Amino acid sequence: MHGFVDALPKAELHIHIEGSFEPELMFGIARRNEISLPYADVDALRRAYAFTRLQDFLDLYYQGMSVLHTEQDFYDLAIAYFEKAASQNLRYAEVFFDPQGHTSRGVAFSTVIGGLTRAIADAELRFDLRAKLILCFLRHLDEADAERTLDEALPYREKFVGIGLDSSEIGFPPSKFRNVFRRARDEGFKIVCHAGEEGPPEYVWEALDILGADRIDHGNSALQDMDLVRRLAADKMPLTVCPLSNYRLCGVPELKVHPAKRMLDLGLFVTINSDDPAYFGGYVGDNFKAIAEHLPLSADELRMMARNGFLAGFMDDDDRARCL
Ligand code: ES4
Ligand code: ZN
Repeated sequence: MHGFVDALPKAELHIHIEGSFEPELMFGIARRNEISLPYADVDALRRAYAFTRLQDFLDLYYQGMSVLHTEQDFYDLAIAYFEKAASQNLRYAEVFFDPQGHTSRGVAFSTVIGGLTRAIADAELRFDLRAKLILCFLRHLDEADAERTLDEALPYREKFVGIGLDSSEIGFPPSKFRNVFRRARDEGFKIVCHAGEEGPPEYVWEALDILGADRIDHGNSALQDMDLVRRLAADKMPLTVCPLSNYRLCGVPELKVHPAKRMLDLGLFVTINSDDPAYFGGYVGDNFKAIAEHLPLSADELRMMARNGFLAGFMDDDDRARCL
């Protein structure tokens, strides 16, 4: 099975670049920037990665990214992700980044996007891996902050393909961001939205009907609402499912009961992704292996989910053919 998964060409559409920050690199960059982390060493930091819900993780995620300051820091972060993911046969990635996590600390938007786009160009040459960026708004901040972030990003509009919504979900429904997403859509961006990770099916409905989402990130709670399941299936709406993330954030008690197989059986468009691979214990290939091991999935189903990642990517058919 491991050989079979390794050999599958993969795409991933749900990876937060700040969530690929491995502790070794984090300590290295912290030292270079003369910042001290509140952990004795890499092992102590890894031991802190014991989460019971999304917010436990987010607290460490924002702390970790706070050592990133220079264009080179963002380059080093992203090229390390591309190298590791390419070693698991990743051919295509749509990579989320959280500019507000950086601009709020005084790091310029141009520094962030400069380092990330330089890493994307090098990844294509070095690893034959193509990637695009998706800018995410932090939903625990207000809509005005997202509006300012979109204003700041528009001069760099050629450098990203979509706009997403992430961070703490419960209490921050998609509808809170209806105006900024209308503007993003009118500007021609694809729209994605974290919904139904911890939040209720109503948030998935809002992502579809109010934000006009082209994909749903996670979508797990949709299974509680059969009208929503029928809608998602009828629209062939891609779901970017993240098995190890769901397990490590206690969305599922064990991988044996992960909903990926049930989603397929219900006719949903499932893709498999790593979310925050440095924090959740695995890159995209590891996520495929985890579900292949714990769920009754056929080779055809694994192949289909890998192929779905390419089909649901925001690229034209020529691009798609080059990746596959
Ligand atoms: C995230 Cl797992 C998850 N959920 C919501 N927002 C996020 N940002 C980074 N990882
Ligand atoms: Zn995510």
